Amino acid sequence: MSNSSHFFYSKITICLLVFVFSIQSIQADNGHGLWLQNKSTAKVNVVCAKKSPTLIIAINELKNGWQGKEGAKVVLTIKSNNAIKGDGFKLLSNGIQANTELGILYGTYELLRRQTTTKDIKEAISNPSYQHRILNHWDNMDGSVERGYAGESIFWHKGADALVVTEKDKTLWQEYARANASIGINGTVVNNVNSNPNMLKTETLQKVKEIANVLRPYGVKVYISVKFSSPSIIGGLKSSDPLNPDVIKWWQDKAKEIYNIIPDFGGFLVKANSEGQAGPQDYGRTHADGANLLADAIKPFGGIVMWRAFVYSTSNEDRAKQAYNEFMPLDGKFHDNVIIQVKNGPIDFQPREPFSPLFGAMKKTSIMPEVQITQEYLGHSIELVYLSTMWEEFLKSDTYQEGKGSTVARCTDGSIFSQKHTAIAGVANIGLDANWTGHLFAQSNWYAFGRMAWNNQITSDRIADEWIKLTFNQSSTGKSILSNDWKDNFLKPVKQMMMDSREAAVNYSMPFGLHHIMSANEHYGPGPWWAPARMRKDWTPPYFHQADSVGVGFDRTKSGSNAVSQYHEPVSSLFNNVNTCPEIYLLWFHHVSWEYKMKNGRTLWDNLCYQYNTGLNQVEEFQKTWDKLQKYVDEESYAHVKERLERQVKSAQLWNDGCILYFHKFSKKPIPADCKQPIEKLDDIIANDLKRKMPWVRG
Ligand code: GCV
Repeated sequence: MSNSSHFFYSKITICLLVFVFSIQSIQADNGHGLWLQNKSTAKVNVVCAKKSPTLIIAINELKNGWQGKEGAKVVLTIKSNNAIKGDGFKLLSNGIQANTELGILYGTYELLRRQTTTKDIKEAISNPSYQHRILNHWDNMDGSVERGYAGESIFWHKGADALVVTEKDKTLWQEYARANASIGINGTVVNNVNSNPNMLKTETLQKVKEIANVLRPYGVKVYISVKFSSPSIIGGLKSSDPLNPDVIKWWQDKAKEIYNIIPDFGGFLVKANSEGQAGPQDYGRTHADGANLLADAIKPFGGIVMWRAFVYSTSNEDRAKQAYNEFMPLDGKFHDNVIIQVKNGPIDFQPREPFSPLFGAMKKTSIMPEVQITQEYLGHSIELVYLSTMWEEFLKSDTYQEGKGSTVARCTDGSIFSQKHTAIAGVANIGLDANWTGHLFAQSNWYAFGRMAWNNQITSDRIADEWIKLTFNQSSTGKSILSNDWKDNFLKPVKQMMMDSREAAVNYSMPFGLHHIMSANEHYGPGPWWAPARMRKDWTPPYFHQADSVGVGFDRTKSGSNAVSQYHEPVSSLFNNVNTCPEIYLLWFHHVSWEYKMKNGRTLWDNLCYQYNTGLNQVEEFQKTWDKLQKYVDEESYAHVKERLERQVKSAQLWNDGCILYFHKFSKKPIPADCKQPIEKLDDIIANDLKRKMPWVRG
C-alpha cells in the first residue's frame, strides 16, 4: 500500500470514528441512554478481592461513572452481615459491603446515583422490599407488543426471523439488563400472558437461553408465560387436565428440559381461565389445582409460579367482585412456590382504582401486586403521566386486614404475613423505539417501578427528583445541574409537572371514580357511549357508568352489588356510606344523583364539568411549563415532548367534550357558564371515535 493510500485510509478511519461518535451523541439525545448517562469526572481505585462477570460490571461502572474524589479508593467486600438481607448492600465511607455479588452491583448503582443526585453519601444499609422484582413483557412471538406503544418487541422478531438472535439483539439486551440492574429489577417475563404455546418448544427455549445468557451477569432472571393447554396443543396429549398423570408427567419433563437449557430459569407466569385463555376450570378443576401442577414440576429446580388473579366471566356478578370470589376460597391451598399475582385494583389498571380487596385478605398464600407501567388506560406513550404517584397511593392504601397500618405494601412484602416468596410485577412499557418507551417521560415510569420494587416506602417526589437529575444532567446545553438556575427553573417545574400529571389524567378521564369509559378504539380517548348490541356487557362503558336520568355511577354498596363487603372494616363501611366514601372513589361505589351536593357545596353535575375542565387546564399548563424550558434541554428532546403535549391537550379536550356532552344527555342540566364549553359536537365525536387513527401507529 502506498503512503498516500495509507493516508487516505487513515482519513477514512478517522471520518468513520467521528461518524460513529457523532451517532452516539445523537443517540444520547434521542433518549437511548436513559438515566445512565453519567460519565466519570475523576479517577477511582476500585479494590475487589474476587473477580466474576457481575463484579467486573460493578468495577467498570465505578470507573466509568465515578463522580467522587479524584483518586479515591473504593473497596468492594462480600462478607455476610445479618442486617443485610438478600441482595441488599451497605454503603460504607470507603466502599460497598454485601452478602452477594449482586448486592455489590446494586450498591454500585446506588453510590453512583447518589453522587449525581444528592451528594449525600452516608453509611447506610439498603435492603430490597421484595425478593422478586419483575417486568412482565406482553411481547408476542411475532414481534408485536400487546398494549405496547414504543415499537416492536426487543425480544422477538417478525415472521420467519422470530427466533433469530443477532449481535445487535445482544447489545440491546445487555443495555436493557444494565438499565434494570441499575434500579434493582431482577426478573423479566419475556412474552405475553396471552401466551403462544410454541413458547415451550425446544427451539424457542434455545432462544430464551440466549436472552438469559446476556441478562445473567446483571442478575436479571428470565421467566416465561405459559399456555395452560400446552400439553394438548404442542404435547399431543388428549387433555391438559391438571390431575391427569400424563399431563403431570408432561410438565415434569418440560421443566427438566427447561432447566437443562437454562439452569437458573426463574419460573412461569400464567393467565388461566381469563379472557378466553385455557385453564384448569376447563376440566372442572380449580386455580389451585392448575397452579400446583406447574409449581410441583419446577419445585425441584427452585422455580416459582406466578398465577394471575385477573379473572372474570360473563356472569351477572359485578366484575369487580369476581377475582375475590374465585380466589378467597382457595386461600391456603396453593403450594409454597406459587405466588398469586393480583392487579392493583379490582377491575383493570384504570387511572384510579381502590386497591383490590384480595390484598391482605388471602393470609395463607403468597400474594404479589401487579401494576401496569405501559399506559394502556393512561394515554399510551403519547401523554405525559408519571405513574409513581398512583403506585405510591396504592402501596400506602390501608387494608386494615391486621389492624391499622396493614398497608398493601406491608401485606405483600412479608412484614405482616410470612410469605415464602415476596414479589412485585410491572407490565413493561419497553419497545424498539430509540428511547425505549415511546415518550421520554415514560422512562420515568420504568425507573419508578424499579425504585419502588426495591423500596416500597420511597416517595414519588424523591424518585422524580432522581430521575430528572440523572436523565437531564448530560443535557447538550452543558448547564450544571448544581446551579440554582437549573434547580429553580428546570428541576422544580418539571418535577411539579410530573407530580401533578397522574391527577390531571384522572381529572380529564375518570373524575370521581367514573371508570372504564374509554374508547373501544385501543382504549385511547373517551367512549362512554360504546355498547354494540351483542357485546358482553362488562366490556361496555354503560355497564360501568350506569348513567340514567337520576344520576351516574356503579352502586357497589350493600344495597347494590355489595362489592364493599369484600373489604375489611372500617374500609368496608367507609366505602359503603356515600357521606364517608372518599370523593375520589364516589362513582366507583355509588350511583349518585346529578343534584347530589358534594363537599365543596356544588352539585355532582357541576363538579363533573369542572373536573373535566380542570384536567384540560392542567395539561395546557404543562404545555406552558415546557415551552419555557427550551434552553435547558437538547433540541430533540424539547421538540419531542412539546409535540406530545400538543396531542395530550387534544386528547384532554376530547375527553372533556365527549364526556360532558354525553352525560348531559342524561343529566339534562346546563353546563356551568364559567366552564369551558365543548368545542366539538357529540355526534361528530361518536362518528369519528372508531375511525380515529391511533397516535402511536407509525406511518
Ligand atoms: C394481556 C386487559 C388488557 C389486555 C390484557 C389483560 C390482562 O384486559 O386490555 O390486553 O391482556 O388486561 O391483563 O391479561
